[in-house]
Amino acid sequence: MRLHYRKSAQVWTEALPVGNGRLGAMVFGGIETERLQLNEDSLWSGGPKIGTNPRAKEALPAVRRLLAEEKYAEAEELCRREMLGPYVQSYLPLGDLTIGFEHGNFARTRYTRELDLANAIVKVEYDVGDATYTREIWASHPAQAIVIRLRCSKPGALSFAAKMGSPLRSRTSLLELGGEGSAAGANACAFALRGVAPKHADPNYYSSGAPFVYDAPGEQEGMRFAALLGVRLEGDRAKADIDAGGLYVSEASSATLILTAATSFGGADRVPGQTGIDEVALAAAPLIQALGAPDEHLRAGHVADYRALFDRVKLSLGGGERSTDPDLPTDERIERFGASDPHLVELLFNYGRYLMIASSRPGTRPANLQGIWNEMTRPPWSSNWTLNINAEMNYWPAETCNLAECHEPLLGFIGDLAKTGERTAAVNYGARGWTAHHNSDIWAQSEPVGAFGHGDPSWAFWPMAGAWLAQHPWEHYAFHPDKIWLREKGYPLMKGAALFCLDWLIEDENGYLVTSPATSPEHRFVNPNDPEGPRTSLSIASTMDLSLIRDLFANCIRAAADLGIDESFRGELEEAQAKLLPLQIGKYGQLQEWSQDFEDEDVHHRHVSHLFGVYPGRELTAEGTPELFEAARRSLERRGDDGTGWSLGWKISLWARFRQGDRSLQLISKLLTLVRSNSEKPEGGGVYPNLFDAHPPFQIDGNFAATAGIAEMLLQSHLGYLELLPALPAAWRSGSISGLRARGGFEVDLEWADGKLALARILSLLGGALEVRTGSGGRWSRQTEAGSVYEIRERDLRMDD
Ligand code: FUC
Repeated sequence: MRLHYRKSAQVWTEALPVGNGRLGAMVFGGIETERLQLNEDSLWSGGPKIGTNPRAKEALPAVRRLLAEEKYAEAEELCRREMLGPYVQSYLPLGDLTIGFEHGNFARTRYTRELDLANAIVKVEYDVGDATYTREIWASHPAQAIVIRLRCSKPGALSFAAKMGSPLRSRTSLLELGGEGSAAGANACAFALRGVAPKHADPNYYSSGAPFVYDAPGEQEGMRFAALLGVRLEGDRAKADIDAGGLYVSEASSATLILTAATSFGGADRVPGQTGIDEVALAAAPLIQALGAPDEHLRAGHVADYRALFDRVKLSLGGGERSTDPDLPTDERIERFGASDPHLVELLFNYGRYLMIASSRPGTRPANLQGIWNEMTRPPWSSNWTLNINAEMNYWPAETCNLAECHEPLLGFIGDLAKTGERTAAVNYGARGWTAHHNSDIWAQSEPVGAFGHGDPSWAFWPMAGAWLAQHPWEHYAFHPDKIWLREKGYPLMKGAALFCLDWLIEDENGYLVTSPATSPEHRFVNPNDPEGPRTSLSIASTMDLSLIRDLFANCIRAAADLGIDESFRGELEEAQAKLLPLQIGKYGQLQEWSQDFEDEDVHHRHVSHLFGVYPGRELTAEGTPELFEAARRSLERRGDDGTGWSLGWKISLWARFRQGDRSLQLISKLLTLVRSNSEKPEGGGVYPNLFDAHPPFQIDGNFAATAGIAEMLLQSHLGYLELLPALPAAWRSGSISGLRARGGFEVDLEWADGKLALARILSLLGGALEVRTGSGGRWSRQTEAGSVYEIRERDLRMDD
């Protein structure tokens, strides 16, 4: 339950993250200077914009015609020129808090630094001369503040200067908080950092010549932000001063710094500089509250709030080769043991749950490519929401790992996209419903990116994000069937995405429904008519398009049936479903990635989009579609086990669905490979010393995929029954997990020994039919009552013949 180190962080990927969903900090833990790199999750460049492109609709028939004539390069060129839109905006860092300590000229001896996952607290401790200095840092959700508690064992030996700065346009000042009756005290003051974000930022891989554009004098378009720092002291002679340069403390025994922050963001459709939101007042309110509350109260409130989510699930893995030295630093342990140490696998699993709670809470923005932790003004891929895999992947563990509340920010964001995406569907394609493309920003951009002609259609042109995202409201409902939520919130999003797909589909010459143009995101193929020519990406009906649409239509049909509504629409979907081009098996026995059996540009490509139907979809199963399922397995085999961090993460769950636990563990083992520097090398994922997933560079999706994958190895419920221990690796001979969630509304605890189920304890949350199966062919079923717990042992199972 701890990440721990003997040295302070030298680079960002060694620092330790804290977060309350909205406020984030990377804690470096230096002895002389502490650095907290700060983020606020709504701080973005830009503002609402319309990136629709009416030329797309005009070009569409010609692109389709070229594809039908197999003129792939020409189709791609026309699509690039005519069908793209603007690049999305960037997630931005807020700034840094640095605390410079005056320790005196004594020997620096003992040093430890840790992130305690059980309580979500970073702790740094060291000795200077005969004094012990202790820092505790946490990001409190109930207090909406980052708390930095500094203590020294020697009375009066704590002196420091705290400063804040930002790479964005900003200034610092003294801010008076108090006044008679203020909870913070009559004379309370704060050190304030105030700034403004650029009204436009280019992505890091593109330059328009003006990568950052700030407001001209008199303009108020860019987003404003404020961070406030206040202090509470203990010690007879303790003294604090604040001026425009910083906050200074001398001769204290203990000091508690409280940091709060806010922006003027007021929703995806409002110009952020003109919302009328007073970000300073927004940040001051929780600061005043927290300054008036005792440390113990703040700490207890934070721990209770966090544990209410984190303690729901517990994993314990037996067997394996484990480190016997509890003080071995986490990075060295990863290097020496990797996944062969089951405690490290537990840590990786728990870390994903920690990161989800720290980056995604009701009312916050969804976790982006870096969760909420980003120090760069031009971060990789704008630290945005990439929708052709990454944003969805971030939320794979939310339902299974009993953090359904943490799913809410994504579900809310899908609501924003459904609004902007209706305009895009209508203007760009003349279609009903809503669509979104391969990436988006806080303004819910739903048009394809690519600077109207610069981007590459292999990634930019992908109108299927709505279809994929609409799986999330369905899953949210499947795990906790609440018809009111489905009717009011979930189903309208799904229906809008399905309407778009109905209009986007066209009939091919055999009467099948296909998509065109279609890509298999980011992958290219060899043009059979020009094998030496350029590799291209656009064709008719990629397997991923068809699988996403099939999944969406199936979910919509079930949702509408559960709600007893939309009978004729259901009929329309069923009819279209039956006419969708079937998936095909190619010459290598693989599941074809495209409707033609093209040769891959890169057989080891990181994306495995055509396997969506295996996971996170459920169209391809051993029971229902044995031949296609086997072909999908061959495809995965051909892709190989290497890849970027998130690609490894996806394959953990895919192998779990193929019920090959040892293979899943092999992928976990690849992910638990230490990557020291934040290089931008595109292939070869692993984890950094702070256990952040390395794409590389850092991308949080691999962390979430690992957690989801481990859960998927132990419990699956996508087939209408609960499968217990479907992909248990031989190395995890004994163990237990508790608190996982299954579709239908069940909470599941499992214990196993010698690779076999010892006990399942299943709580039925809502009542209803429960069917359980085990990998060894055992079955058990029952009508359950809401609130009852059912215990199942090996002897209770009926064996299948
Ligand atoms: C997609 C992936 C890349 C990266 C980026 C953020 O484009 O192909 O590997 O994850 O998103």
